[in-house]
Amino acid sequence: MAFEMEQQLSAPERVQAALVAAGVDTRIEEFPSSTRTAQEAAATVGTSVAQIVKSLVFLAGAAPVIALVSGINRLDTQRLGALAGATIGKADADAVRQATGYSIGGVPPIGFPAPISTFIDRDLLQYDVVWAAAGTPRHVFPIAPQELVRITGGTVADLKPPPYPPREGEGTTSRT
Ligand code: 5CA
Repeated sequence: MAFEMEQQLSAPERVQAALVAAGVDTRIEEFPSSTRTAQEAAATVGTSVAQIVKSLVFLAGAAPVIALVSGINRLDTQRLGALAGATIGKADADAVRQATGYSIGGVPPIGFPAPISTFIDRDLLQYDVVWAAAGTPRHVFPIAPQELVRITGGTVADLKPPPYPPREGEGTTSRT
């Protein structure tokens, strides 16, 4: 889609266009009440907080990175830094908007002006469906977590602070 045309689309329309372009079979839902935080989104949608995808933007050196994190998990920024191979700094509201094209509370996992390096909380993969923001604090969409991995090209990883539970097929020895 031409850049000029994208400029005329609303935030949810830009997310919708990105979802369609990525071949995702889903529908953005608009709610009358807030989906600004994971807790509010879960209550509004009627799902668990764990199934809400937080889109957390940071700066790895000068480059933006996005961590897609289960609503119940805290992000381990040191871990994100190790994965990104750079020192992690906070992105303020302006930096979030500049990198993603969206404001905090509505940052989606796709639909950015330029690709953003993405890391995905492994804990999201245990659910059939998770819900992510779609451009505003009142728009979200459901998606299978495997689809989220596919369309973002993101790296699945443990993003919460350790300890991590043993993964299927692995022993009980701790991973370092
Ligand atoms: N719509 C919901 C769920 S889909 C949502 O966007 N949740 S969120 O967690 O991805 O977005 C809110 C997050 O933005 C907060 O968890 C917090 O990490 C971040 N945030 C909130 N205020 C600021 C701020 N002033 N500067 C930088 N980041 C902020």
